[in-house]
Amino acid sequence: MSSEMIEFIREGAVAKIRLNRLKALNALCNEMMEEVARILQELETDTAVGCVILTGSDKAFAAGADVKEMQDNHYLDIYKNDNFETYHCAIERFRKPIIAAVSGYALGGGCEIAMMCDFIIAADNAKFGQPEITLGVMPGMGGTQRLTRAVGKAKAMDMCLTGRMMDAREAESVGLVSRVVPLDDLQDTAMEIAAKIAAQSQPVAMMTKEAVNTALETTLAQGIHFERRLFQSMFTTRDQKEGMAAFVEKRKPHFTNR
Ligand code: DAK
Repeated sequence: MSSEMIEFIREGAVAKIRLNRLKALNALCNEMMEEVARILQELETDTAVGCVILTGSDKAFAAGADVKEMQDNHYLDIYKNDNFETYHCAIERFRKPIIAAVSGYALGGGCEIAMMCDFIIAADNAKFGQPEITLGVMPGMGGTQRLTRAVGKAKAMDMCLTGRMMDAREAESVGLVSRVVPLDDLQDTAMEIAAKIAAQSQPVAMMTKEAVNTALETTLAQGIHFERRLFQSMFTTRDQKEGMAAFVEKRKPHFTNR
């Protein structure tokens, strides 16, 4: 599934999508994001894949939407084609676990697609930012909303109104990223984490992701009700029987995703 702009790697039950427009610092042009959306659509139904990693190069995860491609657009162009909804948001709609492994710049749309993933692992050289205001616009793919939920109003306002970058340590301290590792360890660490997730029951991992995401959309009472119903439903699965039997028998579980 690799192409000129995307490197696709499969390792066991993990699929890795690497943005590969190095000269443009992985600026998110339509062609590349169309490709990402197509791959994710295929992975959604590929039962052999349990977790996906989205990553970029050492220097840039992605430096934002492609400003050169976008600069002459008019309102009706972007309103009518709505490519951002169609392609970029394929990441937020993806139902299996997806991890962003970020090194270098994650700016504008780059920061936004990292935040669409389930969590972010950052290399120690990572830099996050929403610099759109310096281009005369504002974030348009969830930056003002997801960043605020992730880091709170004060930091989000600071980032979106000044366009400044946040380094990996600051991003970890405010909860934007789950872990920071040395650049040289980023890909191996991401693969290790993804393999661990992919070894769990796939439907259980998908429902767990759905439940955590629901926490951001509902009241506490509604969220807890939803969680309880999902938890109860898991007792219809073979994987629940296998997981608990394996614990009692002191062996590793072998989940069959049923
Ligand atoms: N777009 C296009 N090209 C880019 C780019 C970008 N975002 N970022 C970098 N490049 C290109 C540069 O133009 C340069 O190309 P050449 O000049 O060599 O042809 C090459 O990548 C290397 O960049 P630099 O020479 O600038 O490299 P430096 O190391 O000096 O600087 C930098 C790295 C990341 C600090 C700098 O490149 C930079 O500031 N880049 C722009 C960052 C930025 O402003 N990002 C936000 C983009 S706006 C929408 C929803 C959302 C969005 C749009 C629409 N709708 C719902 C419709 C999102 C908007 C954005 O993301």
